[in-house]
Amino acid sequence: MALTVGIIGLPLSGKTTLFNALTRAGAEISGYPTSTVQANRAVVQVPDERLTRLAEIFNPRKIVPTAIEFVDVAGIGQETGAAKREGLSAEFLGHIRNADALAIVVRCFENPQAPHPSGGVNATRDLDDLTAELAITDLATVDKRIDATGRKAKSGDKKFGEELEFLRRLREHLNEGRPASELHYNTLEENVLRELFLLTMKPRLYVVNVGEDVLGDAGALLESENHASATGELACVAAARDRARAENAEIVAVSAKLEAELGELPEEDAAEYLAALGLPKLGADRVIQAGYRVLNLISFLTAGEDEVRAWTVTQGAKAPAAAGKIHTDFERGFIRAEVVHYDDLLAAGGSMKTAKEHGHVRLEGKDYVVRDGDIIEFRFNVSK
Ligand SMILES: Nc1nc2c(ncn2[C@@H]2O[C@H](COP(=O)(O)OP(=O)(O)OP(=O)(O)O)[C@@H](O)[C@H]2O)c(=O)[nH]1
Ligand SMILES: [Mg+2]
Repeated sequence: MALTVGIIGLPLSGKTTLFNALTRAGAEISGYPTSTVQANRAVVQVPDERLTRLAEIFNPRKIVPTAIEFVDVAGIGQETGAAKREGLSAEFLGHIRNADALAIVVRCFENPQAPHPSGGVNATRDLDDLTAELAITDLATVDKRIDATGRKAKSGDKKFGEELEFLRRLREHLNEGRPASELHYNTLEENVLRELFLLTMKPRLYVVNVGEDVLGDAGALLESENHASATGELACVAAARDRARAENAEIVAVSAKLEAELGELPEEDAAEYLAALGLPKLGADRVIQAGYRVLNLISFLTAGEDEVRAWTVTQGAKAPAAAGKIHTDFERGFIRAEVVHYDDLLAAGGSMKTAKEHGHVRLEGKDYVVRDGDIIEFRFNVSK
């Protein structure tokens, strides 16, 4: 099953437009905030140039990329009064509670037809609002757990007493509008956390949505250190960048509207248009790839006459677990993995024979930690 990235953000930040660009699914967008709690879902392929290159070498019958799922929900922060104090509705939460990571869309584009609900663009304000809303939602989750744990602690079991103490500390932190991810946790606490599925614990990826005329500058700004001269949309980008850096989070700049429009063109025309703008790749591809990294995933590859294929494992996975992705028998009967890294195969002109002569084809055992871009052939014995 594909891992899921939830697309969230304030109303009218361009979430659905981005979703459309990512998936070419053509979900409905509007110039006024979506009020109903609906969700768009789509599984998208993770673009991987290595597959294209390998296909040139192996001439397979088919190419199979890996995939991740995106979920797009209504804007956050439209609630008022009592609803605001309780955080996000249960229905809304249902859509993102189980997401493995969050893509947070930050509105930095100006658009008089669909004005920013809080006035002008301001990434710092928007991100504070958004995080506070997520924290309030988590607070409600923690409160429920405090009730349950409180009852159990009455039995005098020390474990529940400790848990209760931890939950109260966590509660205090969330109550200040701060994300749970900022705290440090011991093993007991980590176990409790895993059961809570807190929104502010999920890995984050920031997607700054800018007008197409500043897209190139925004990309450069994300790479650079200073922003003294940035104004308007670019000042917004700089603020989002600083936030992402402080959190050690990934950040990508896109123009969702441009992307969605390009998504409707034939691929060649879209590529030509991008080149004319001086942009190497579709932003949608960059978002998908960043989402993949945020999920802590890497790809290993298999290549042969039948298919050239990318497979997903979490970072740190060992060879038998990787084998198990292909078939449980491969894991059970794992003997060895014959591994050549994609870069080494390419350096050998795509020839396995040359790669072997250079000593780049290795036989690895069950403790081998798979690297992104490893091309692997598994040796296994099913009768074991
Ligand atoms: N100029 C410009 N307009 C954009 C961009 N992205 C989105 N918009 C416009 O902003 C409006 C809202 O876009 P949506 O994609 O529906 O935003 P959303 O975040 O899904 O909105 P809700 O679901 O209602 O919260 C639409 O009128 C879009 O055309 C962009 O990059 N540039
Ligand atoms: Mg929407």
